[in-house]
Amino acid sequence: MGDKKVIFSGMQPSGALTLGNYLGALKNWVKLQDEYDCYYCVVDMHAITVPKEPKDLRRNTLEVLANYIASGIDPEKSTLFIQSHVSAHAELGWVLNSLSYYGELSRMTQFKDKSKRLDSNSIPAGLFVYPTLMVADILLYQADLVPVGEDQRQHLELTRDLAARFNNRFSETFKVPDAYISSEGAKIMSLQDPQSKMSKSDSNENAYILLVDSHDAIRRKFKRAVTDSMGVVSYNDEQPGVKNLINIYSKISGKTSETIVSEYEGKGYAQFKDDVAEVVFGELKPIQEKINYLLKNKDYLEKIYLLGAEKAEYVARKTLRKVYKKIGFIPR
Ligand code: ATP
Ligand code: LTN
Repeated sequence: MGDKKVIFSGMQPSGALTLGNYLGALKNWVKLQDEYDCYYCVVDMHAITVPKEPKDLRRNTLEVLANYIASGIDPEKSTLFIQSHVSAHAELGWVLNSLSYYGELSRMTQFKDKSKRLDSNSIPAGLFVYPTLMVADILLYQADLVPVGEDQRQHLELTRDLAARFNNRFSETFKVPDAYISSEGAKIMSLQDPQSKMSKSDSNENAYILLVDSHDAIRRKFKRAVTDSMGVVSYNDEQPGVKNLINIYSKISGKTSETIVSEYEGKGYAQFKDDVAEVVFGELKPIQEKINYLLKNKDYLEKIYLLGAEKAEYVARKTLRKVYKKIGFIPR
């Protein structure tokens, strides 16, 4: 704490976490813990912007927390908490709803993608204002950096715009944060449609690898991964399926794409896919063991999120008090 720069990030408990979440975000979060004052949140309020069974939400929320810890987020170093436990998120979100414009929110590609999948008469308003709640998450902690996958870049731009807009209108209040997007593996694609990102809410379970998938499921899903008819392991945009598999292999093994391509010269896709599956399972196996252990120890998880909420609340309230004062709310 103290002089360290602040990091904030979060994931939705909209399902079990995928290899995309892990390689695109979580693995980077772990590396940042020593150098920064990190806040890692399970954003349950974001998860209800599309219809969700209460019992699934409850289960997923604890699972995501367990996934964070099992992947290497250390509760002694980082503040781990659940978004709905700190009411300042909803409160600042409301203020920001009044500061943001219908037009700019309409341009958010995540909103366009997700609303397209729903019946046009029943698109929740929460899905539309999803980004302002995300902006609130980040600004409450005066975050310097926000480590996310490539798909969140536009939301980070909005965060910067709204922070600057508030500061201009009411005087300097918020730190204007930077996105922190690592280049390789910034976007892991669906195994069934390499043009769209791997997403935990995909209706086709062959499209994603879950951190908790069994060895067999991982082998099977990679075997079925959509590639092309060229039959050559090569790294280019004409072969997006193969490129995605190389990215996954590379992110985990640390080998460059050139090395991987040369290793598979003259070999077909079958061998390559099997090897990718093994590398992935090798990475996930110890994480799975920890997840299982943690989910059997709910008391421990409870201790972590209660303490985290307390620490987060303190910082968030401080920012919210300033905001309320500046916009003209009468202090109680
Ligand atoms: P959903 O499918 O429910 O919309 P999601 O899996 O896309 O969710 P979030 O929980 O919204 O993920 O995002 C958590 C983090 O994981 C974000 O930083 C996001 O950028 C990152 N992320 C998600 N999917 C991928 C992916 N396929 N590749 C890289 N990063 C990803
Ligand atoms: N919107 C993000 C999840 C998210 C988040 C945040 C990420 C909610 N609040 C704050 C970083 C910082 C997503 O859909 N991936």
